[in-house]
Amino acid sequence: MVYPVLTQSRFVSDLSGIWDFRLDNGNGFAEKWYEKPLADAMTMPVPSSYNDIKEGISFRDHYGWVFYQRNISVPAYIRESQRVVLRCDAVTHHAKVYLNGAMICEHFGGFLPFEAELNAYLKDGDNLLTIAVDNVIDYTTLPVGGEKGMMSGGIGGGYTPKKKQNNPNFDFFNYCGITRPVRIVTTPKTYIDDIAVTADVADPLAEHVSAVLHVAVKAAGEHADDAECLVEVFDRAGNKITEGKGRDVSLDMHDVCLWQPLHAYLYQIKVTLGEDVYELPYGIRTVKVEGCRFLINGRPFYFKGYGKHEDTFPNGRGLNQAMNVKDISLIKWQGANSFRCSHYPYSEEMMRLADEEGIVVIDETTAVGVNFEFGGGANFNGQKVRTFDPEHGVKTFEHHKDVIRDLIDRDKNYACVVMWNIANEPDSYKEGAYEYFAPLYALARELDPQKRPCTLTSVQSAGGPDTDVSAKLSDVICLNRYYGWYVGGPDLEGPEELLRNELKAWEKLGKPLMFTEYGADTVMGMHDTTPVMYTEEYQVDYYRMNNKVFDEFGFVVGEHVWNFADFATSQSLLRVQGNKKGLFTRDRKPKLAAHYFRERWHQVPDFDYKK
Ligand code: BDP
Repeated sequence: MVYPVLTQSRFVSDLSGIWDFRLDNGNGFAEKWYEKPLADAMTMPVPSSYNDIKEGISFRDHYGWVFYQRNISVPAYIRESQRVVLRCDAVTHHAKVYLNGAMICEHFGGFLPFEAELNAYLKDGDNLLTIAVDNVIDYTTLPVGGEKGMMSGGIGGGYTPKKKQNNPNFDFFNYCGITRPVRIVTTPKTYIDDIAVTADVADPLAEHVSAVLHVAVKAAGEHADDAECLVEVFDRAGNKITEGKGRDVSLDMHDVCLWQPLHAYLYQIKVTLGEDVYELPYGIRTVKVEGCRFLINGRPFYFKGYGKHEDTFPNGRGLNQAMNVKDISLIKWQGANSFRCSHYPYSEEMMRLADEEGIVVIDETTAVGVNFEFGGGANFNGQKVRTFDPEHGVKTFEHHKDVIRDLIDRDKNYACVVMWNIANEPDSYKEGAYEYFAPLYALARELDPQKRPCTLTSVQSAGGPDTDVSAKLSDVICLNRYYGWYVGGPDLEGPEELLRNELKAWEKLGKPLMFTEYGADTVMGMHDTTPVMYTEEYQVDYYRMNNKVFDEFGFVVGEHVWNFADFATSQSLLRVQGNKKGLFTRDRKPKLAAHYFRERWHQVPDFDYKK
C-alpha cells in the first residue's frame, strides 16, 4: 500500500473536517444507525481522538462503540473511469465501515492504514459514509487490555467497578476514534499497488559513493500483467539522474548523496505504470550492526533522543501536524538525533517529516502489554496467569504477525527507520517467550527488503542476558531501565552500582546496547535545594548518574530518555494527571533536565562517540 499523494494520475480528497458523531448506547447495531443519518448527532472533528473533545467522563472513559458519519459524493465521470478508494490511516482500535448501509470493510488494529474500493457501492449524489469504531482492548488485541487496571488496584484491590471499562495493560491513555486522516483516493483502473526500494551501496565512506538502486513495482487491477512500467530517479533539484524500464529495475547511481542523520537528502523516484504515476521520496543510506557498533553509512552512530508519544491536548492521539513540526524543532534545539515510535506506529506524516528532516527513528509495533507478570499487569490483584499460557494467556500471536506485516509494508521505504521494535516490555523472560518471539523476529527479517536490525525493548524485570530472550533474538539490546526511580529511588548511589553491574553482564554478549527508556517523574515548577523525587533537580541528578555510567561502556550506543514530553495516562495512584517523565511538559515547555540534555547532547557527537 502506498501513501496517498496527488500525482498527474491520482486525485486525493481529504475528508478531514467536522463529522456527525454519537456514542453507542448499546443499541447502535441493533437499530442499524449506519443505515440513516444519526439521530441526535453531535459534532466531532476528524482526525482526532474523541475522548477530550467533549466534556464529561462518558466521553473520556467511554467503553465500546461510537459512530462517525458524513456524506460523500464522487462525480460519475470519475467513478466510471477511475478506481475510487477510501483510505483510513488509523481508526482506533476496530473499525466497521459502511457505505449507504452496506458494510464495505472491517479492520482490526488502531494504528495502521486500510483501504476499501468504493466503486461498487457509490451512487449518484450523496452517499452516507458511517465508520463505527470500537475501543475495547483485551487479551486478543494489541495493545493488550486486562481484566483489572494496571496500576489502579489500590489498597486491598478487591474493588470491581460497576460499569464496564477498559483496563489498559500499558501506561498511556487509551485514546480512540478516527485519529488520522480519512481520504478518497482515485487511481487508474490498472494501478501501482506497491513499490519497494533498496540500495546496494558499494562503500558509504568513499569520496564518490556509488550504488545500485533496486525498485520493485507491484501492479494491480484490470490489465496489470500488460502495463508497461518506467522508473525514473530525480535529484533534489529535479534533474533526472537515471531511468529504467520494467517492474524490477536495477539502476546504477554515481556520486550518490547519502541520507545522513540531520542532513537528509531525498531522491524522487517516479514510477509510471500504464496510465498511473506515483512519486516516492527516497533516501539512500546503509544500516548495519557490526560487533558492538551500530553503523549508519559505515560510521558508528550514537542515538541521542527519546521515547515519544502521539499525545497532545485536546487531539489526544489525533494527528497534530503543527506539534509534529514543533517537536522536531525541539529535537534539533536539544542536539538530539533520534526518537522511538513508542508504543505504536506513528502517522505517516510524521515518518515523512522525519525522513525529510534527517531524524533517525526506531519503528515500533502496537505490541505493548504482552506481559502479565510485570507489575501484576493485566491481572493486578487478580489471578496470576502466565503470559503465554496456551489456554488463559494472551491470544495476540496471529494479530501480532499481521501488525508486523502491515507495519513493514507501510514503512519499509523510509530512510529514517533504522530498526524494528517487535514489542515493548513484553514478558521476554518466562516460559513460552522464545517460542512466541522467535517466529516474529523471523517474520520481520524475512519481510523487510532492507533487512534492518530487529529488537525488543526489554523490561527491567526481564533480568539480564541469562533470562531475557532478547539476548538471543535482538540485534541490538534495548533496555528500559529505571535505576534511581522505580528501582532504589530516591537513592542514586545504590542504583548506580546496580546499573553498572547489569551493564557488565550484558557487555559479555558482544552486541551493541542502548537505553530505550530511563526517566523520573517530575512536576514542572517543583524545586528543592536537596533534590527529592518529583522535583526538577532530582530529574537532573537522576539523568546525570545514569549518563555517567553509560559513558563508561563502549558498547552502549545510545540513550533515549523516557519521555520527550509529559503525556496522558489512565488515572492511578502513581500518575498525577498523567505521566510526568517528560523533559518537556505536555505543552512543550522545557524542564531543567531539558536544558541539562541540551548541554550534554551538543557535546556528544552523532558519530564516533564510542570507539
Ligand atoms: C515503562 C513503559 C512506559 C511507561 C514507563 C513509566 O514502557 O510505557 O510509561 O515505564 O513507567 O514500563 O513511566
